[in-house]
Amino acid sequence: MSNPLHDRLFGRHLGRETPFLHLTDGTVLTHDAFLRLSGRFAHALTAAGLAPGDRLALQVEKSPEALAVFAACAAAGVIFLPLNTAYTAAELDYFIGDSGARLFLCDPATAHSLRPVAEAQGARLETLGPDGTGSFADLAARQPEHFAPVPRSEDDLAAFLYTSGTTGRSKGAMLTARNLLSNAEVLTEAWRFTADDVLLHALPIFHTHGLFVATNVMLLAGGAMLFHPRFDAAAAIRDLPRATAMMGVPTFYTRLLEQEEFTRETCATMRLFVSGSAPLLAETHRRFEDRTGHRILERYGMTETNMITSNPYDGERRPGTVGLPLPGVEMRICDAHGSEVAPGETGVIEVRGPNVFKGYWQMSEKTAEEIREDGFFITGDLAQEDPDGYVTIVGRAKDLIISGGFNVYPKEIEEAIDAQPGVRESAVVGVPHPDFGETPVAILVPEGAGPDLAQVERALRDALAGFKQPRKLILVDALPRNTMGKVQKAALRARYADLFT
Ligand code: MCA
Ligand code: AMP
Repeated sequence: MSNPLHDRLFGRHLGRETPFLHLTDGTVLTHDAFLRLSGRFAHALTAAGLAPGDRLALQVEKSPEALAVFAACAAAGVIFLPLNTAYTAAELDYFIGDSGARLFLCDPATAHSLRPVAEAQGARLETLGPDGTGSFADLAARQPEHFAPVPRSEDDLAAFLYTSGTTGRSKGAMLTARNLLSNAEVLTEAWRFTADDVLLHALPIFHTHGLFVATNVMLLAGGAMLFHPRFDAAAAIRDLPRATAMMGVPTFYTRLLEQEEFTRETCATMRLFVSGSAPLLAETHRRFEDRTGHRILERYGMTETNMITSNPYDGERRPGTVGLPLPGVEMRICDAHGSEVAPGETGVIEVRGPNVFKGYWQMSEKTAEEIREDGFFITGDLAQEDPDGYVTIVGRAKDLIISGGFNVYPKEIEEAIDAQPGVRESAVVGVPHPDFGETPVAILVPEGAGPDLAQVERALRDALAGFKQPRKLILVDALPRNTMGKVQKAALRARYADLFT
C-alpha cells in the first residue's frame, strides 16, 4: 500500500538535487536534502513514540525544519497541527487539550513558559529552533535519513487546523490527504505552476494559505521558494527580481505599493501575483496594475474547504470578484434553507467536493450544523454570481473580522473584556483599516465606577494573540439595540467606520 500524501508531495523528490528552499541568509536546501531532513524527523517521531493517527502540535517560527516536520508527519501518518506563533499560553492550552496532541514542538525560547501547558494536557514537549537546534532536532540528528513511509489512504487524516467560531470554542477542522492533494493539484494546473517557478514565500506556514496553497503547490510543481521568515516589503522588493510568482494577503500588496522603489522593473521576471484570505479592494488591483502592469489574480477559500474559486489565469481577472469555481469544486449560492437563490441575488456560498474537510474534531453536532445532508458545506460568506459565473463576495453572515488575513472572532474578545471589573458589557466590531483591511474595535459599557482601561488592555494581552487586540477601547453609556434587544453591530460599524481611514 502507498502513502499518497507523502508520495505525491515529498517522496517524488528523492534524488533531485534541484533548489527547493532559498533562505534569506543565502543557504539553499535542495529537494533531496529536504527529503533527507524530513526522513530523520519521521524516525524521530517514531522514536518519540508517535503512531499513525496521533496528533503532533507545533508552534515554532518559520523555518525549513518546521516544514520538514509537516513532511515527516505525512510519512509517519501523524496528524499535523500547526499553531499560530502569536497564540498565548492560554490559547495553546485549549488547542493541545482539545486535539489530544501527544507531542508538542515549540521554540527553545518559549519552552520554559509552555512546558506547564504541555504537562497539564499530558503532551510531551520537545523543542525545535528556527536555527535547527533544540531537543527534537538533536533526537533527529541521531536518526537515519531514509524513512519508509507508512501505508496511508487518501481518506486518512493529514492535518487539523483550528478555526474560531461565532460562538463558543474553536473547532479543529479535520483535513484528509485527499482534501489537500486534490486542491493542490487543481491549483497547480489552474495557475500554471511548473518546476521552473520560483515563488516568493513570505506567508506564515501555520495556515492554509502559506502551507496548503503556497507550499503544496510548489512541492507538486517541483519548483523553488524564496523562503522569507515573514513579510517585509523591503526584503520582498530585493528578492522579487529573481522570482516568478508570489502569493499574499491584501496587506502585502498595499504595503508594496507604499514603497516608491517598487516598480515595473522590480517585477520584470514575475508571471503571477495571487491574493487571498481577505478581500482585495478593486482600487488596490487597479493601482497595482498601473504601477507594475500585472493584474493580481484573486482567489477565495476557507480552512474547511481549501480553495473554492479563482480568477482565471488566461482570461479576465475581474477586480472586486473572486472569479469562478475551481474545477471539481461544486459551488452554489443559497438562502438559509439551502435553496439556490435567483441568479444575481445575494445568498450564502455552499460548497462540495474532494476539497471539503471531513468535519470538526469531536464536534459532530457542529459538523452537522455546517455540512448539509447532501454534503454541501455552508461557508457563511455572502455572495452574488454574475451571469457569466464570476462570484463577488458581498459580506459575511458570520460575525468575523479579518485583520491582515488573520481571522478574529468578536465573541472571544467580548468574553475576555466582560470578565474585567467595571465592565457591564461590550461589543467588538471590525472597522476599515488602511494596513490590515479591517481591525477590531471594542465598545464598552461601564459598571459602577467603570473599568481601568490600562488594566483591560493588559488582561487582553495575557489572554489573546497580538493580532486579536482591539486597536481602540471606547466607553459608551449604552449599546444600540433593536426591538428584540440584540446589539446592533451594523450601527456600531457605521458609527466608527472612519476611526482609521
Ligand atoms: C501582526 N500584527 C497584527 C497582524 N499581524 N495585527 C493585526 N493584524 C495582523 N494580521 C501585530 C502584532 O501583534 C504586533 O503587535 C505587530 O502587529 C507587529 O507584528 P509583526 O509580526 O511584525 O507584524 P507584521 O509583520 O507587520 O505582520 C502583518 C502581516 C501578517 C504581514 C500582514 O499578519 C501576515 O503575514 N498575515 C498573513 C496571514 C495569513 O497567512 N492568513 C491566511 C489564513 P504588537 O507590536 O502590538 O505586539 S488562511 C485563510 O485565511 C484562508 C484559507 C485563505 O483563503 O487563505
Ligand atoms: P479561514 O477561516 O482562515 O480559512 O478564513 C476563511 C475566510 O476568509 C472565508 O470564509 C472568507 O470570509 C475569507 N476570505 C478568503 N479569501 C477571500 C477573498 N479573496 N475575498 C474575501 N474574503 C476572503
